[in-house]
Amino acid sequence: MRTTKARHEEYFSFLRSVSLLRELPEEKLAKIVDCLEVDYFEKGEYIIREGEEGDTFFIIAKGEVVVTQSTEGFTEPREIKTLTVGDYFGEKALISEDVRSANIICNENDTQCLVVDRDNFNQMVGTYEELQSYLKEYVEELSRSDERRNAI
Ligand code: WNU
Repeated sequence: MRTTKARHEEYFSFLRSVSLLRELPEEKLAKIVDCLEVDYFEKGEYIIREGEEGDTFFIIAKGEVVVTQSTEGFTEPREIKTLTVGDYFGEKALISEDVRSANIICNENDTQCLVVDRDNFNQMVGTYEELQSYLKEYVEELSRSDERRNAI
């Protein structure tokens, strides 16, 4: 049996390896681990759909996802990038207070994501100014690339 403590330690050290969270104080990181949920996905499953409302932030713990987006002049959503272990997504809807701006589709069976809800995300980011400004800038950059791509 895997104990709660072992689980905690496993996710703690994993989150420490996520570049975004590297500088977070220990007690903050531990708190995030306490309120994490783990979600499992199979290849082809939509984790996030464009246009839907969303209240969650995801960190990939295992597997791979594809980011796609509807753009002018294309009948199907275009593939923008793939994300893998240690990458994260879903911050834009939370930061911009907007609907989801792209699709996130599972690209590998048994993909595992750590899920942080809005309240915990705000606690994680809100009280840590560097993280907040880093993400804000990144989200603005995403909006600019959406425009260049003629996202709908
Ligand atoms: C992109 N345009 C848009 C990605 C993940 C994290 C960071 C890039 Cl810091 P959401 C859909 C999610 C969105 C982003 C992710 O898709 N995304 C993009 C783009 O070019 N979204 N609009 N590239 S991967 C990525 C930077 O996380 O958040 O809540 O849901 O809108």
